[in-house]
Amino acid sequence: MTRSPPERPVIEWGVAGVALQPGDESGDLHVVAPFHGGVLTAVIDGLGHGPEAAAASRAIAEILTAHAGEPLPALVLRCHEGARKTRGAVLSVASFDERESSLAWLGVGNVEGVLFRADRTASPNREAILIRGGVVGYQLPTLRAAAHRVSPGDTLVLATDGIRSGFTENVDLSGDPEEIARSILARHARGSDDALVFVARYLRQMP
Ligand SMILES: [Mn+2]
Repeated sequence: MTRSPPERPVIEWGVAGVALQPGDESGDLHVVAPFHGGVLTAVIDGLGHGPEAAAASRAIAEILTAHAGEPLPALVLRCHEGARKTRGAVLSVASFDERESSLAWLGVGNVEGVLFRADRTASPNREAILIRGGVVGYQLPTLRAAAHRVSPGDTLVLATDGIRSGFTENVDLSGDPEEIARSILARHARGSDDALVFVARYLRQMP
């Protein structure tokens, strides 16, 4: 019997979020969906807040999870078709490919994404997702994913607009992903909307 060596996961991740109304379901959701050769991550912000926002986000999260390995433009188009009967959502999707040591990402509407390099002397030492305006389920922009090479320790942060932009300054990346997410939420939540921060650290060594 052959046994493959225990595989190291592609990423380690953590999330922190808060609903605008205590006790309400948040309209902000994260997705982590492994597929053969990588893992898809996403943060979705259903329009508005409350149960209808949550229903839109859930519909999209299910589609992302079921089709995690698809190229991102096709995947987001699929979400758009599947969310037409909902109120719609904005989202950013980010897909780690362990074979290529790469990250592909794509944003529709306002979910911020930043990739912090483990090598702080790298130039640039961070990348920002290119967001195009639109609402999944209502109106899509041109869908084009951008890609970056990733190295072990590179850290992705996705945050909904319930987090003040500017959260990317002075981020302490030394903790584990959940600590980082909690700290960003504690310091930068607006308090006027659902808020969610998702953090994923790339682990896989180059083959
Ligand atoms: Mn929001």
